[in-house]
Amino acid sequence: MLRIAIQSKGRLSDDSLALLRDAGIMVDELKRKFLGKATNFPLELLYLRDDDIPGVVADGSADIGIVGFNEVAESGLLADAPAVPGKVTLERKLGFGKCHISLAIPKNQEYTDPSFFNGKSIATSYPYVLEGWLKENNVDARVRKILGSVEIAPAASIADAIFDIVSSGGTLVSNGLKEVVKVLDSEAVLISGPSMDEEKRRILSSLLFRFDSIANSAGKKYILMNLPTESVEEAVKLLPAMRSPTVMPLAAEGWCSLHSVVLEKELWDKIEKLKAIGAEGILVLDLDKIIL
Ligand code: PRT
Ligand code: ZN
Repeated sequence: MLRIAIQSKGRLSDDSLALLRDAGIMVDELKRKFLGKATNFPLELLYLRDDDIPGVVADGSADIGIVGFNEVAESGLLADAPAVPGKVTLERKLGFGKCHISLAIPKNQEYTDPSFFNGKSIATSYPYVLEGWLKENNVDARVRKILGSVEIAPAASIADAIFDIVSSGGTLVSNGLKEVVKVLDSEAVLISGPSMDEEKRRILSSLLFRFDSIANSAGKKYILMNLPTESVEEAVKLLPAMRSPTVMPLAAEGWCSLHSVVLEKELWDKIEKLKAIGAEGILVLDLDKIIL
């Protein structure tokens, strides 16, 4: 049995459960109690506040966790090698919950370079990450830890600037602030702890295999079409697919059916080129998983 910690209520909760569901793991979502269990996979779910997740994974109370990279960075518990006692390892970036932590100042002030912050006070819920940036940039500023509503600090004369999560930037604008330095990019990540036995490692690798199959299908479409046999060579050059496209003869003489995978961003360009070499009846389908 492997134990995963996920956020109980918040921005990452639904996407974390959706990822497990996509990976074929059935969880009773209506029962988001402290500890839950998957019905068809050896996984126990621990529902926690996001701030607590890196710590419980590091001390082995949970084996793995899904949490924002910002929280992992702030915990100071990230190791660059696996199985460091009391530390966590980054297993995968998960592609949702994207944001960054940035320095922001009142919009009417002019920002020059990091020395702007010398002698200033900065409000934040991420003092550890901020201290790291200040040190790296040789800046002597006062860090004021605030747990919520950081964005009101300058207007309320609590601090001169803020260091906070930015996603669309709307919160900064509505508080008369502007982003001046993006310090850390973040997204939801899967972390693992140091003390997993062989059975847990085996369950984790089966989970990672499923997550990777989902990630492999992101941004890709399945495409199939009828094509004059004489155009197959040209079409194969256009659609390299994973190994090479599948080509099957049709009952009609001189025609075949061609199946392939194409990047979504290249889809319309490829369709135009395929039509130009005689492709007909082109179908484009969503892809769920790609097992390499
Ligand atoms: O209760 P718990 O402690 O578990 O949750 P929480 O309130 O601490 O965190 P929550 O649920 O708000 O966010 C969880 C995680 O989502 C964060 O740790 C980030 O990794 C990620 N995330 C992604 C965000 C945002 N986008 C985000 N926009 N977390 C917070 N925000 C807030 C931000 O603090 C600011 O107030 O949204 C505001 C800015 O948004 P924009 O779009 O106006 O720029
Ligand atoms: Zn939190």
